[in-house]
Amino acid sequence: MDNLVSKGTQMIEEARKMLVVTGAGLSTESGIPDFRSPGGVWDKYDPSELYFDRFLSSEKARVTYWQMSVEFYDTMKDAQPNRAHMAIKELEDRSKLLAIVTQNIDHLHHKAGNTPEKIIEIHGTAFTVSCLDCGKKYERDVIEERLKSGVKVPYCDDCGGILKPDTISFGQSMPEEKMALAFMHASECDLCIVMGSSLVVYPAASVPEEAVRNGSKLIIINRDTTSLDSQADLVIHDSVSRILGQMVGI
Ligand code: CNA
Repeated sequence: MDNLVSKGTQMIEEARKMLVVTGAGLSTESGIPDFRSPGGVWDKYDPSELYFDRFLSSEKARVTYWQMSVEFYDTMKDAQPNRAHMAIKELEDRSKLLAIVTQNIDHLHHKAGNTPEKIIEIHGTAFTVSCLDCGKKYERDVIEERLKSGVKVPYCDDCGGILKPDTISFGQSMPEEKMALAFMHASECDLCIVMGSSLVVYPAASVPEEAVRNGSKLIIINRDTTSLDSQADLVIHDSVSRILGQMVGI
């Protein structure tokens, strides 16, 4: 293991333009469960209940969605960045970081102190809510108070439209500008590090694929195997906070 970590340290030292791609596994050590590990969110909720078209068409689906959302937000609102988030902040401090492409909606890269412009939240954020009709934006905590006071499905104050957290659901279109930015960085990075992602969700998983296609080196740090392991220059199946912390030396 020490050899693998040293190899990673060397690759990071040689890199000039790094792209970090993060998934839910980065935040499990901050107390936020991932989706696919045992005990994760998909053990409790049926993903097919949470598709975007069902959310739009069925009040019952919206009740289930907000139930899940309240439970999930409770785990993330006060969560704090762990050693892996801080190691990524250190990479920015060393002027090595092009950008972070994150599938996480938990704001922990912001809390770790990375520059907001460098954080590309391709699946959105759980910390704001928008009206799907008029676009009015709300802080999540404002909506949270309503939900905690017994409202099962909140609606827009201005137009009565359907409110939804600013996260991307299955079947909802991806944010085009953010994806374009992610692919632009993937085409110019010299080292891409994937951390804590099963890489089964597309198009997120195509970002490191694009990096490799454009000649970048690839490191994967994830507890379980991923479909891109065979294309990586270095793969470590272990705790991301421990391994990245050691690699970066914090
Ligand atoms: P995932 O599919 O749940 O995969 C997570 C991966 O992380 C798994 O392969 C685990 O083996 C691995 N893992 C878990 N803990 C650790 C650890 N401590 N060290 C190393 N590896 C670990 O999650 P993805 O992000 O790949 O899936 C994409 C979904 C999940 C996105 O839509 C996210 O928005 C969504 N999600 C986000 C959060 C969050 O914001 N924290 C939490 C749960 C799910």
